[in-house]
Amino acid sequence: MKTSFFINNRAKFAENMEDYSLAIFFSGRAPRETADQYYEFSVDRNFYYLTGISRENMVLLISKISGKITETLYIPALDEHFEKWYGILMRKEEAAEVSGIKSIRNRNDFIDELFQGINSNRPDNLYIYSYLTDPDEPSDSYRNLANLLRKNYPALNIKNSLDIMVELRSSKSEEEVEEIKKAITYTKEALEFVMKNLKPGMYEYQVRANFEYQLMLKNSKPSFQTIAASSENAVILHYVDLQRRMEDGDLILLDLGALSNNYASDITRTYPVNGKFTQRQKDIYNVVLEAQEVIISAMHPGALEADVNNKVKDYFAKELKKLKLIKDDSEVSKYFYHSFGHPLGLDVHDYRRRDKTIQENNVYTVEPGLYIKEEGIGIRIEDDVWVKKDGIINLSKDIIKTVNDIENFM
Ligand SMILES: [Mn+2]
Repeated sequence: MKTSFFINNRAKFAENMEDYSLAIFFSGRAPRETADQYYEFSVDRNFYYLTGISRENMVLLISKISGKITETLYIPALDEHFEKWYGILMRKEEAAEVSGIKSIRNRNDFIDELFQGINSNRPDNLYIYSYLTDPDEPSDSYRNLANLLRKNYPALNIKNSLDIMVELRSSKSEEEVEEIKKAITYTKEALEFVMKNLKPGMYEYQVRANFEYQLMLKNSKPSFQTIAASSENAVILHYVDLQRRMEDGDLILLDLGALSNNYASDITRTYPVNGKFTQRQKDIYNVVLEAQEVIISAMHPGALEADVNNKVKDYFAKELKKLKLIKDDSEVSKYFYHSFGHPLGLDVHDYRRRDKTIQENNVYTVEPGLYIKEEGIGIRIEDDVWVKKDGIINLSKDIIKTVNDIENFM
């Protein structure tokens, strides 16, 4: 993505900061997995959004003092030993070029320089970032920093940058949507490989392997843990066990996605393992497929998420009665027990706005599903859509999903 995008994001963030404030963003570090191994590093998405850099152990400091904005990026100092073992560290010149930030400093000097800055500029506020409020959540860099500052500067207000980030990140630019589209194309091509190779007798984990192998060939990777849920496993929304051997006549629900420059796709398709739906599977499948249209026609800038949910619930209630699965509308939650979708972007479950409305330029998933455990049927169909003033653009419409198209392809 272009440097101008990240420069502009910082400018918009600074515009929304109160005067006499500092804001801090950490790029994060990979958590430890075992004694001497770490999980694969995944950059903090706010840090990426504001810098364009996906590297560990960096800090962005934005200061707004008497209306004057200053940006400083702290990056790890050069380290010969580290580079012999793990790889080449980012140079100051490169960090400046990618981010457009002129002042690049050593990571080790961050705390000292932060304290000096507070002492000389006497800001009122310091913005950290906090999303989850689970008291059992392990402490992170933000909490540690907030605690340190509270101890040293008890009168400094600690503020949350979350609301500014929600506002900025939920409205997607053309450039961001291009990345999501690329992530959708990787998903489409990998799904086609999966369909061609799907057959009874395979294990669910082998379906995952086929999907992720295709992403890796494109230098992409999954945007979340691949869900490959056959038969009644598909009634578990986030099923990741993947141990079942699939049989003739099963359906398999695949909820998966890819990354492109940290932007995610999130797609679900449900296929007959042997390439042909039974009549019953077809009937239920078409009800779910039609539910996507019900959702899309209820979505528009300003719409309340709750209203969209109610419309699809009403639709399902009507259809489930026709299918003789329920007698009363109140029973719909036995077979449909999640919401119509969620915002999508740098996070797979991207920020929901605090007012729970859908706004222009938001990207959402549209993912109705019906889960009929007693029949071993779980069907979800999920597309990614972009909300525009004059209508909804389905970004993943090219990933085939009608009964005929699926059967013909397989
Ligand atoms: Mn989803």
